[in-house]
Parts: sequence; C-alpha cells; structure tokens
Amino acid sequence: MAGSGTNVEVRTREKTAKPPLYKVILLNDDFTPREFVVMVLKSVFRMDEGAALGVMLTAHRRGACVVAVYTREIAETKSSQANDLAKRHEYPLRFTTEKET
Ligand code: TYC
Repeated sequence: MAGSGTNVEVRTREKTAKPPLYKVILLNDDFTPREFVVMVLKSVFRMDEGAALGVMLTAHRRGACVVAVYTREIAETKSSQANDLAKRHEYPLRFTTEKET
C-alpha cells in the first residue's frame, strides 16, 4: 500500500558552539622568590606542589610558561587574582592571558 512506509531522516546540526579558550601565562622575572611563585600557583590555580614546581621552573628557565587553559572569564579572573597577590606582596611577578588560536 502506497504511503505506508516509514522513512525517517535523521539530520545532525551543531547547536552549541564551543567557547574560545584562553591560556594563562606565567612570566619570569629576576626578583620574585621561587617559593612565592609556587604558593601562588598552588593557591590560585589549585596545583599540587610537583606541578607548581614544574611550571615555576619552566618559566624561570624559558622566560614564560602556560599555566592552564580556561574560558575567557575564568582565565582573566585567575590571572587578576594572581597579579593582585603579587602586587600586595610588592613582587613584580605577572600573569597574562592569551586567546588560543
Ligand atoms: N626567577 C625567579 C628567581 O630566580 C623565580 C621565578 C620563577 C620568578 C618563575 C617568576 O615566573 C617566575 N628568584
């Protein structure tokens, strides 16, 4: 019988675009004590001692190190919190954010 067939067509469509991600970058300087850098990485970025030491040493040796990747708001908030901590202690330690390409 005509018209009694079941023809189902399934289409997929991307409805939820992924938000752009931002790197938080730790910059080296000659004055901030290593232990202070490690403390900031542990308290603001929830790193354990080993991870914080590794990131601090990479920035120390290479000039900069990616700390983590977040959505823009979280990256900017954490970067600001870390920079505020450094300023309160009068250290030149700085974190920046950079959009991932
Ligand atoms: N270079 C600093 C020192 O020798 C330590 C340091 C490491 C500072 C990493 C900043 O992102 C940094 N005391």
